[in-house]
Amino acid sequence: MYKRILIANRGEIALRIIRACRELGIETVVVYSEADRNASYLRLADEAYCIGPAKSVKSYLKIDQVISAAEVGNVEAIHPGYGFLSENARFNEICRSCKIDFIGPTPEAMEKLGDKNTARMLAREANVPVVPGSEGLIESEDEAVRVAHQIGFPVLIKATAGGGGKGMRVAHNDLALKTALAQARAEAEAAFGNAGVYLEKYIERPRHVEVQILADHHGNVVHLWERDCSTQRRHQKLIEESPAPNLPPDTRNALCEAAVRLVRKAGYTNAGTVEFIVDQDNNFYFIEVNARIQVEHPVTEMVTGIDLIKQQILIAAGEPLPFRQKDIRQQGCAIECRINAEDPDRGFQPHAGTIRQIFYPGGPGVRFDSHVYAGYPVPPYYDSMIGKLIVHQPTRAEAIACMLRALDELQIEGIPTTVPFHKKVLQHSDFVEGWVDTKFVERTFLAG
Ligand code: MV4
Repeated sequence: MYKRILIANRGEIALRIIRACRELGIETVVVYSEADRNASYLRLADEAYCIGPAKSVKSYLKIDQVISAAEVGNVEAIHPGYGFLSENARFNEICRSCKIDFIGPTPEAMEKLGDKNTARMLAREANVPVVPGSEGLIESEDEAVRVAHQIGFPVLIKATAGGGGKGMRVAHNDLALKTALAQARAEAEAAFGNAGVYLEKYIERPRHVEVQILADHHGNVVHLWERDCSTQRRHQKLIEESPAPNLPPDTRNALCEAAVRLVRKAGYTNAGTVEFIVDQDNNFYFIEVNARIQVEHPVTEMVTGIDLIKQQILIAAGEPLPFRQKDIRQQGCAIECRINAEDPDRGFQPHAGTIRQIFYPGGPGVRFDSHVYAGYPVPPYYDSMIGKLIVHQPTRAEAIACMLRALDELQIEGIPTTVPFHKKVLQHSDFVEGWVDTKFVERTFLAG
């Protein structure tokens, strides 16, 4: 087992990883930017190194600086968290060449799945359903039109280097398709240095359902069931839950088994998420793989009782998974609300400023993953998420009631937050009944 690891991240996930390490008896080295020099979790780490100025590109994204801290700190492994360098295959490879374990998949698996078109082809080979569309990358305007006529409009153009909704365009007819194709290519080239695009049938009102998997270095692959993340706005998730409401048991099982097949085919190891969209008739289609631990991992931890961060570390250290598929239960219902320093009444505009006062929620079935405290200055340089409120209860109705109670308890003064917005969503009949798709928030709360 490792004696000492470095955490290449900040905020709540840095704290979450420190907590796992302390319970495993592993020492921690944490890196921080000048903006985070007073962060509370730095005190919980064994060592902390400043790696540069506030801006991420000058600190948390500086590969050299992170590697130097790892060398000086004498660590055996690096946990990248989410965001920042977590899905950077080059960083992953540099870790390997420096003989430092990257706590995540190999650079090869990361690269293969990071390209959406290769991931999609791999899914096909693994007998995992993909949205009807082009065979591979689109080579010409003629080919795009041909494919569109075959599958029928509307179609969606996707950048192979994209992901998380970046570089997507819908087209409803031939002319619009030709224009959109050129635009999508130019955009993808500018944003990712890769103009590759492919075509899919556009699925209206899909649900976003993703499957958590764990794969060790001994050939064991298991899934930890699914999460529904349909409650989102502009590809920013707001609420996640497990199990996915109104998903038939057969669909749930087929989806989870498909995720395992893909992960095996890709030779993927460590923790990962296989993302699907589910249409109105419960048909599901593979979308992409997230090769990292995700923000919403706690809902899976609550329903399965498995600590995903500890498992990531144990897997990277070469340990075999301590459980089999049949031992992994999905018990009760867990819901997570992302608490962001944003003003929901002003288009969710991020709001830096100091938290004057905060009262933490608690009681049965309540978990609050956050690094903030009274007097904490929310920096303007990073993601606006300041915490995650998670509840776990026997039923979904009880989980909603518990979340509303916990949101009432959570008092944050000094900055606007997404708390009042969450209360509205949780009381909406469509949400209560579990009929949420990826357009729900916009349609219901932000129209006009
Ligand atoms: C789609 C789609 C409809 N049809 N693909 C957006 C992010 C990326 N992960 C995949 N996305 C979508 N792909 C087809 N063929 C709709 C979306 C989509 C979406 C998916 C998941 C979560 C939120 C979303 C919001 C808008 C669109």
